Amino acid sequence: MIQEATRRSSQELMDLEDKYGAHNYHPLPVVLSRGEGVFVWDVEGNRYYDFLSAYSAVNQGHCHPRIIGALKEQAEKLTLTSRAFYNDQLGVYEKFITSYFGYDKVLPMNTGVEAVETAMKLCKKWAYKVKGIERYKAKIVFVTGNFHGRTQAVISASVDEGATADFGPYLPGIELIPYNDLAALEQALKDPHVAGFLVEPIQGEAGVFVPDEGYLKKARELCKAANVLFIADEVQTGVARTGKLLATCGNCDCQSGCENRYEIRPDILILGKALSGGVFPVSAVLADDEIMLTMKPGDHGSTFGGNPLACAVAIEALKVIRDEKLAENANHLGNLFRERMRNMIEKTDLVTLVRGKGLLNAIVINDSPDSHTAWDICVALKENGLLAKPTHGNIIRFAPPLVMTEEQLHECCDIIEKTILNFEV
Ligand code: IF1
Repeated sequence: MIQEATRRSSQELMDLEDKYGAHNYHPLPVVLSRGEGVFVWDVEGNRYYDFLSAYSAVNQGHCHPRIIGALKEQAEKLTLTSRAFYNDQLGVYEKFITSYFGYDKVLPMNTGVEAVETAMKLCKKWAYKVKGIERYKAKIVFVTGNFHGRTQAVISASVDEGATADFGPYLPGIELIPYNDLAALEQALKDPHVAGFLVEPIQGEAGVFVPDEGYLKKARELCKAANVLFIADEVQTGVARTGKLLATCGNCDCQSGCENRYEIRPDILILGKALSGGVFPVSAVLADDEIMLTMKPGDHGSTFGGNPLACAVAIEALKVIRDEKLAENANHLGNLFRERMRNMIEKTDLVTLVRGKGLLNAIVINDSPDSHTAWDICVALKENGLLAKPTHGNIIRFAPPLVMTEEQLHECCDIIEKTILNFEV
């Protein structure tokens, strides 16, 4: 099959997707066939800097040799047993990841949204069994502008027309408040039926919105005072992307769970994407015993959750983050990137601002969100050897793999600046 694909051009391969695939995406017109580190190549052999990182799933870079090695070694031994039986990788992985992030236990899942759904179920179970909320009256508070995935329960918390239209009826028991608004949270927490507050530390899809300094810490304190679980969706912001191991980490730069970060330590931590370095769907829900032990045998699970292949890959992917100090690198390069973008913004009216943390950043294009200017700029960036994609309307997200060097980052900023300064709306 791989041989057959190499005989076809980009256009032929795009035509195949158009004819035989569901039209649930609108990809940039580029067909990728190889990835290595910060680079990807299309089927014609053109090389690009990847400034999306598969939405922060390849933080360790494409096809990291150590992660691929772990994948290959385990794939030749045992890939899947289901949880009907034990396997020799899961317990080792569970000990590793709970120590790495500083929690008592982990519930292993596959995709990010499965982990979010798991966290929602765990929160409700805790509400009925521990907090003592009347059965089936538990509520979970979300914030507007959120993105937590595409399942029915999760889109029931979304206000994005594109993610919700025509998919009703929606799940009840969901309260929505504005993001970055502590007064609204304080008010919502007065409802005795509220069991959890589920939030992205930085809103990725909404356009890389970084909350005010102190928002997360105060939100965590308000939840604690109201005996409500603070649930952090770090599927996109976690695993070193924002310049620390987790966006909810405190001001320490350690590579694993430690006392420093307890100031905004979530009651339930949700991870995905880069947990596997982008080579396999691996997600995880971490919590301490009081919460996690409310789940009993048969309450929840999945065919692939905790499979030996995922465990072997995730251990190596997390070791790479620590060994290569990728959080520090993301922090350093992120500061450089935003400085370069601010200097560029001085020279053009086309871009109004840059925002972000670590290597999760975005620029806002000075045009209507309904315009296709951001899209056209991304097409021009592609022609200049850099791949990025707009999030909503006029916002372009920039999120390269965390293994980028300073020299490569400056080369990418040169490409972005050249493209922007020469772009004609
Ligand atoms: C798509 C967005 C990003 C996530 C957070 C949970 C999930 C995601 C914070 C679910 C997934 C992906 C989904 C993918 C594109 C991408 C995305 F643009 F959709 F919103 F990154 F911002 N929590 N985000 O960002 O994880 O089930 O996908 O593994 O749906 O097109 P998943």
